[in-house]
Amino acid sequence: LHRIPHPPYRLPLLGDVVGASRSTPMQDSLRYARRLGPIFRRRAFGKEFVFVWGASLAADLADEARFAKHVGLGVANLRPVAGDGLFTAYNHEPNWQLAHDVLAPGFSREAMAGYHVMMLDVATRLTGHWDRAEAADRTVDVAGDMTRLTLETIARTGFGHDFGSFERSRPHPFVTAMVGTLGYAQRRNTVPAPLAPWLLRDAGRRNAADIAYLNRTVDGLVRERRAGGGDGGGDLLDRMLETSHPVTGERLSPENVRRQVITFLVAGHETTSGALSFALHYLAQHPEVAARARAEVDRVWGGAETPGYEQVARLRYVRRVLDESLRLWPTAPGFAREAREDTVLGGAYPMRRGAWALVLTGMLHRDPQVWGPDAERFDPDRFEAKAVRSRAPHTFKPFGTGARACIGRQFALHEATLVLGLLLRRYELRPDPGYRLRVTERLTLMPDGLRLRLVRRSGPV
Ligand code: MNH
Repeated sequence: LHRIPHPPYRLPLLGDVVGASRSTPMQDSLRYARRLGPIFRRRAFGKEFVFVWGASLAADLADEARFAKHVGLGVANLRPVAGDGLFTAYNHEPNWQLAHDVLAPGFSREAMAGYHVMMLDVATRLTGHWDRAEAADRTVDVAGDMTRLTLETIARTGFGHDFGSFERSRPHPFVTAMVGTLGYAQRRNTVPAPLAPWLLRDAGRRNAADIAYLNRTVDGLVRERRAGGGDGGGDLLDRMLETSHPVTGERLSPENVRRQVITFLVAGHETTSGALSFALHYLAQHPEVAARARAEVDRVWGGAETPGYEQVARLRYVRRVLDESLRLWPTAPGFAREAREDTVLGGAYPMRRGAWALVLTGMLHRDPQVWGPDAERFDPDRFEAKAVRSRAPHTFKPFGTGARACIGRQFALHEATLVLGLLLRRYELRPDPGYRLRVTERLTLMPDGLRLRLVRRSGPV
């Protein structure tokens, strides 16, 4: 540990909290990272945390033979909400493998093609909403509307449920409760665990109420499905309720189904909403990029009123815009890795079995040795096929790594590319001239206060 640099001023009990902010721990760590280098540690309340962002060290942590996902920090703080659901399960919990095997076919190519029409349908509700704003010359609340869109998409495709987000002027209470629990999980990291019951007493009560609300919503959804004869056409909820493991024949328990539904409703929309919002911000800020992307949409989709499944995958440049946005602002800003056995990280830092480090994805994605001296610049051409081939592996990790990487990656990419295509085809995006990107953190990242003005394009669609 002594080989790993740390900030210069350390307080006896509090550790490295000087200059640290409670509401932006990730952006804070990025500042430390720039000062302290590719691996560093911070101490808080007597515990030492190791952060890694240098590309070669991060690539070493991606070695599945020696390292695995670590459920710690923010992820562990979500256990009261998501229990042994896929995202928060410990590697050794049998429900991880069971749920993974049962649910993975829900993310196959065929399954995705099946969701396409529902995704289009939800996107049409967004454009209806935006058309009305445009006609009234009102700006739109980008993050709010992307959250409406992605919540409806996962609820419809996964669970046959309609939250009516576009018919509400305020976020659905499910979203408010979710934001509450995510924020609470993040704040738990900023106070010493033994003091949390006192320091976060009121917040803890609110959190308990939020969790109760999430549970009630989910239980209602499951009841609805069971009462309706249980046919969701093979969607995620059907799989959770009806499908048994192909080899062992086991099924998910009712308690585990509840955990999985919450997991998918939350993991399935919050990060995609952020990714779409950042992409729209960059498209509005870079009219030349938007023009190129729009030209691609016009060329690939032609006069088709609605694009087919295959026509979304063919939007290569739009996809690069999305990748480049996720490079600069990976909306799940980090992931933790632990040593399976005693080992030496990067040939230099001994780690005991169970020791862990947090990969700072946002800094890994800015490592000048990989991305060059202009790593801060938004440039989708970094994801041209040739450039991607010439880059070292494990340098772009917005979806995590290994067996516990994101199961919803293709789902998110299809949804986001489809929506960006539809929006580019329909509107010109005008930024608010005074807007400077601010990023809010609640475990995930989201642009704060981003509003855009829309101008309908003339043309057939
Ligand atoms: Mn997703 C795991 C990022 C969209 C469901 N997701 C992860 C991890 C990252 C991640 C990073 C790994 C975390 C870790 O190692 O601790 N996910 C994203 C991003 C987007 C995203 C950046 C959108 C953009 N995720 C989605 C969508 C769904 C989903 C959409 C569901 C429909 N993600 C999951 C689940 C896991 C996960 C479930 C846990 C998988 C596992 O551990 O087996």
